[in-house]
Amino acid sequence: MSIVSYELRGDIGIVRVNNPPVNALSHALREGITNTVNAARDDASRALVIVCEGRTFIAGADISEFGQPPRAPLLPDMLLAIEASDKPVVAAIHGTALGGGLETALACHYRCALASAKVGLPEVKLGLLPGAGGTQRVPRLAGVAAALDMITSGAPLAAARAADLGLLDRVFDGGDLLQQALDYSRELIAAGAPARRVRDIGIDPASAPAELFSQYREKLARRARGQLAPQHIVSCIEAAVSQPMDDGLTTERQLFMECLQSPQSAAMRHLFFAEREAAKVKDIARDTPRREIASVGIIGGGTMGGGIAMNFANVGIPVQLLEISDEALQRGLGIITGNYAATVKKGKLSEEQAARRRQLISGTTDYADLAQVDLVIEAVFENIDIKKQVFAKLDTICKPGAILATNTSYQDVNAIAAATGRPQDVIGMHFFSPANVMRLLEVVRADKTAGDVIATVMQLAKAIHKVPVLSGVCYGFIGNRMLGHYGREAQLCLIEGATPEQIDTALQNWGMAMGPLAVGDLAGLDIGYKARQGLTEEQKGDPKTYAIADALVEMGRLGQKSGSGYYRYDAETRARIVDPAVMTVVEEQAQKYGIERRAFTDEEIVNRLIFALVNEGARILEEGIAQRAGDIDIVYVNGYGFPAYRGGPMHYADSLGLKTVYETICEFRDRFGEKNWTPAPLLQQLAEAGRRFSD
Ligand code: T1G
Repeated sequence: MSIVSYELRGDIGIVRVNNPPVNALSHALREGITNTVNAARDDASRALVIVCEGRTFIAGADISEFGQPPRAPLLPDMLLAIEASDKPVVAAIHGTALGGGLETALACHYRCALASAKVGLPEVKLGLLPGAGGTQRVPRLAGVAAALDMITSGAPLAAARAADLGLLDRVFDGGDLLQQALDYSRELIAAGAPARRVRDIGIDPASAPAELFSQYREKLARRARGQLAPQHIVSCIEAAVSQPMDDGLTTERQLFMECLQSPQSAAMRHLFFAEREAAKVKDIARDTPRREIASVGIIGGGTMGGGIAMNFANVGIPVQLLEISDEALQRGLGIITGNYAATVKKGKLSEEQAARRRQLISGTTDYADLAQVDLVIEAVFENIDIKKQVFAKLDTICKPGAILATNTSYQDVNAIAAATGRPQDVIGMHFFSPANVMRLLEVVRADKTAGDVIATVMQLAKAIHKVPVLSGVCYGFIGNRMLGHYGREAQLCLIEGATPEQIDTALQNWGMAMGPLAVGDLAGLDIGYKARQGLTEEQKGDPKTYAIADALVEMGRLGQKSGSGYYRYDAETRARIVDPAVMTVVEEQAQKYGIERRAFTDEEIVNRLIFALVNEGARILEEGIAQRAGDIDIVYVNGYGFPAYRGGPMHYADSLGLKTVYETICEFRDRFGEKNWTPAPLLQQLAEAGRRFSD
């Protein structure tokens, strides 16, 4: 079937779009629609309906074409051809009309949709803004306030909500979309409905006082700190109010091009495709049969176990939560009940929805109750011996073919698998706390994990709305292994002369969600302290990298949980307060290790912490622990608060040029020694060859 086909049915012209998988507006599609609409101007049709084959209406411009030379007709040209039609053009929407797809519908004269459809302008998630009239037409239909929220968030709207806002004219409760769109078109013809152009709708300037925009910009400066596109979106919507349509379109196009050419958009478009690539396992066929996962058992009802359980209940999969005692079980189930109540309180779930999900989670203290589950996820204390005991027990209980997964953050999944007689069914599923919120899931492939087990878990991850990244077995897998080097440099900068506030502010201003020491206080300094108790001096490494943290823990400063750590915390607001007592500890430890403290620049702090990530990421890549550099980026952006508009550690290094990164790391090696700063061989090879991680 051609990418665009046309059928005159009675007095209505049907323009059918068919560009799988999501009807993205490639050059061929833009050309096909433009030519078809123009040709229909002279035929017997009295109205046109634009409808799409496949699973969705047009899902946007073809992102893979960005960065290539633009080819006419550009999307705005196509939309002007539709809008200029003197016959009413009706958009018939199903699936997700997003970005240029919704803009196409807005250039039509009428819009109808199935109730199951969603519409949105998610360009901001790509570091862009709607570049084909979205910022000019949405305010005219839905008002300025709704346009600001919709376009700066990029969130999709359900059809009913879109209709309430005036973006859709008709919503059909299921049934045959095309037939209902044809019926609607005949109604319009019978009523003599004109080719109603959105551009002809005025905006009352009183509805958009100047302070509305200035206040919105201040809000975005916090919510979307450091990002270009959200601020440009506000400027476009301001233009919709203050300028005639064509001038507003010109302003929009100019600001769109600025976003398109920005490193921020290149970074976010990289992440869009990297996330989809990460879900693909290179040596496992995409059509590998998956095992059915209709029921799940979770071992351990602590914070992690409870959060993990919710992920499955949220998508309708029943869960058995096992704890060692009824008291622990009730506590665990109580955490889950509290989480759902909090979600209802925030208005994100109705009471009924929360109740339905909560009812899917039951508790037990008897392993025998897990005999028939399809997947068990172990989330017990981070101790390899306890985990081995649990898996040995599961091996005697669970049915053949059940997948046995461990949520371990660091431990050797091969050793855990060896505790069973079925290593082929054992895999790692490393969730990130809070497990029911964080999107990242590291799927850890042990040496004997079967291909269909990996394929099943990678697909299951998407089904529970996680972003899966496959990792090999090493200490800390991908994210935590790299975090160790990042944390090392944070500690060394601290003892060598920086202050906690300077380190955290430098990284936060650079774009990290939180600075490393504030993150330590949030997680609890006692976690690292306890983990070090079981290690030899050799295993613990350079004492300068943990001496301050240990001293704080021994003073009872465990972080937020104890009211103080690297900072003091206001008991009411939990606001972070710089505490001079910490610098006393820092200076004592510096003296103990004979360090002459010195001044630091923010640049040195940022480069040491971020390049430590890059260098270890290069090693993870060359060892084959990660499949691709983009996989590492997905881990760090989705699990560790790395700014999406910088694309992840490896993309960021590529954007600087690996030669620059390599030379800086060589300087660090010369200043701080080879132990911490020997350049990864892969980084050196690529830098010397003038290549990138993403090549
Ligand atoms: N361009 C190119 N390829 C796309 C694409 C797009 N817009 N959307 C999806 N794909 C590919 C994707 O890479 C994957 O490929 C396959 O389709 C299935 O996608 C001027 C400038 C529509 C909700 O941001 O949100 O319009 O891996 O796995 O989970 O103002 O895709 O199979 O080879 O995500 O069912 C604005 C982006 C563009 C929407 C479907 N539009 N897409 O989700 O499938 S900018 C967007 C999505 C724009 C204008 C501006 C989702 C989806 P492969 P998938 P899904």
